[in-house]
Amino acid sequence: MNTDKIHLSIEQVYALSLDVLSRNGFSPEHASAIARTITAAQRDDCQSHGMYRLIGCVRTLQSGLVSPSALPVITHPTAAVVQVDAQRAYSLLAFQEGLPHLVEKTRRNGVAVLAINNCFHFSALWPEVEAIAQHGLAAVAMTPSHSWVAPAGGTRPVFGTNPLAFAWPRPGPYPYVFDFATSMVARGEIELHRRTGRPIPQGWAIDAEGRPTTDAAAGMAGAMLTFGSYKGSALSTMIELLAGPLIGDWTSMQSQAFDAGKGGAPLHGELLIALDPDILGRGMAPANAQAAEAMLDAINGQGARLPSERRFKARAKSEEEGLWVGRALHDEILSLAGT
Ligand code: NDP
Ligand code: PYC
Repeated sequence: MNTDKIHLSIEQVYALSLDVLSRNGFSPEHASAIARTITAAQRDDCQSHGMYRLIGCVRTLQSGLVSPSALPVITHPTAAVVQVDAQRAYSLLAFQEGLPHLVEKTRRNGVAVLAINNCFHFSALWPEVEAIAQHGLAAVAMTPSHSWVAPAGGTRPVFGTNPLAFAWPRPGPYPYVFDFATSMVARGEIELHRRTGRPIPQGWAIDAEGRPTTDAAAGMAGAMLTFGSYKGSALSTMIELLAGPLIGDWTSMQSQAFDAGKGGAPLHGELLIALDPDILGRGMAPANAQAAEAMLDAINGQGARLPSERRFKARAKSEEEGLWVGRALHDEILSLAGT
């Protein structure tokens, strides 16, 4: 028997997450939107954005930063743009409310944009691009965070860990999806190393003096590094601009300044773009879909794996067998629920 871990069903993960969030004061709408996303991440073995994030959600609430109950306000600046002001609550309810409008506008225009503003953000982006792909649409999503990441060639943080996610609809249950930080890894991954006393690989971060470090705490106190050197740095700049000033929202530096050392989740915007292959595909949607499948098969066909394959396998396993959560994390979460 494994005493370091606790076995839970997916339903138990959701029930515990909902309980922690509700007992700490989140409204039913926000608690269920947050619990659903945290449960999906735990189910898919995305540890850096799974149940461990309940700790940050509660910390951000207790620090008085995030609204536990504000309802999103939806506006329609043009036929192809839907803008949702999250009113300083978490982003997930705003996404949920904005999604049907984004889908409907994309179907009418071929392309549409969902801009979420004024939201606290802690979550992975793949649940959102996957939800858009379920409607037969391609999707791109991006968001800044707090300024933790140095530009290539520099030593001082400017960028957030700035994730970029993409989904392409496919026949069968799963779309093609990737979703990654433009830093070497998500901050959450370094935090998980720190919490469990594991060193981080060289190349993830530098310390406060700008020296390479394998110490997770020193790396968090210094600066994280972008993936792919100047290429990741440029992508990260694009995300700052498109999901920040373009949509009238904050950069990661502004989010960090607002936080003023409280250690809360970042506050900023998120940009989602949806594209309709039926409208853009010059009337050849079935042939286009076949060409896409041939390209994806050529990746798999030589033994390379597609992004999200690991995650989809983990999902199928969790649905079949349930999942394991570290006992120390589980105990900490129970204490957040006051039990
Ligand atoms: P990874 O470096 O693990 O990259 C994740 C992506 O790369 C996944 O799509 C993953 O698929 C794929 N991948 C990993 N290894 C391979 C491989 N060998 N071959 C093909 N594809 C591969 O994760 P990150 O630390 O960069 O990001 C983790 C999460 O953190 C993301 O979901 C992101 O949204 C989230 N995040 C959120 C932020 C926010 O501000 N809200 C900020 C930063 C990150 P698979 O999952 O199947 O392994
Ligand atoms: O893991 O880098 C991260 C992160 C930032 C905000 C949410 N997740």
